[in-house]
Amino acid sequence: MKKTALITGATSGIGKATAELFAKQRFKLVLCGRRQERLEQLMNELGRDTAIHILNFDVRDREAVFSAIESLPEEFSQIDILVNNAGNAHGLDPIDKGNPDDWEAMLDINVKGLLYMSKAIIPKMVERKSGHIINIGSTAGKEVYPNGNVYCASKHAVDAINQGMRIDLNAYGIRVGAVNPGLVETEFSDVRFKGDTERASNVYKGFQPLKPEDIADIILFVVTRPYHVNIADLVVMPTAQASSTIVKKEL
Ligand code: NDP
Ligand code: 8X3
Repeated sequence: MKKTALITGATSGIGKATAELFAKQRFKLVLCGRRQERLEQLMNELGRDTAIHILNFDVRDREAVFSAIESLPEEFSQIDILVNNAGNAHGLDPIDKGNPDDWEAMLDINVKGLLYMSKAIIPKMVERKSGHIINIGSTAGKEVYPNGNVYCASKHAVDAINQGMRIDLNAYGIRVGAVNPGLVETEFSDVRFKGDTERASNVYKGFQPLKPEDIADIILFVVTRPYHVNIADLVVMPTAQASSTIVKKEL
């Protein structure tokens, strides 16, 4: 029987590319996000290949997370694979100039949202003694770069939570691992720079960034390993990138 995967942040970027690739593999899919129109579009398009259920909620809203998961119809209620992907950077400012609203958004979405999702889904994995959680971290969770402060902190938290989950769920045979990308061209920089599309597109100029499909490929590889193989922590960057601050650009 094909597995059921729940993907947060499925309306854009890495989450959307993963949903598209998983649909081709005929995984049953629970797709989450806040933009209803995009969720419905995904349901219409990917529904040709597989069974899709969409859930519209904000991962920051703890009650909404739990009621969304409780509302899953029987045929989607056994989540085999959780892709904790929803998240963004908000702002790129030195710590003394940072906006506390941005800090709260990043900590509430990237860290607390990921925890709420996990808390809502893990108990049934524990009962079944099986499941796979993929946490989308970042190179920003492995090193800190100028003005990245709180976003980097949120992704360092994802790194720690990924390790903690793997330790605590070890007894139940649940696989836990992180995929940590470098620069991927998605809506990420549009969100970070609050719709300043010129500033956003400059981030990816002069080199070949990763595409969301590159990360989707890796996530599919991770989830299709034999059950005794757990890819615990994977870092992937564009060839042009050596670290958060070293990117070979030809402008
Ligand atoms: P996008 O902006 O393209 O996608 C972000 C997704 O997260 C959207 O589907 C959005 O859906 C969802 N999301 C954001 N906030 C919330 C919220 N409060 N509640 C529910 N869903 C939310 O960016 P990416 O695809 O690049 O980002 C996906 C993940 O990858 C993030 O965790 C990001 O930190 C990480 N990452 C990205 C990298 C990059 O360079 N792009 C590199 C390393 C990691 P909606 O708005 O519909 O709710
Ligand atoms: C996204 C990659 O370098 O913009 O997590 O922080 S970076």
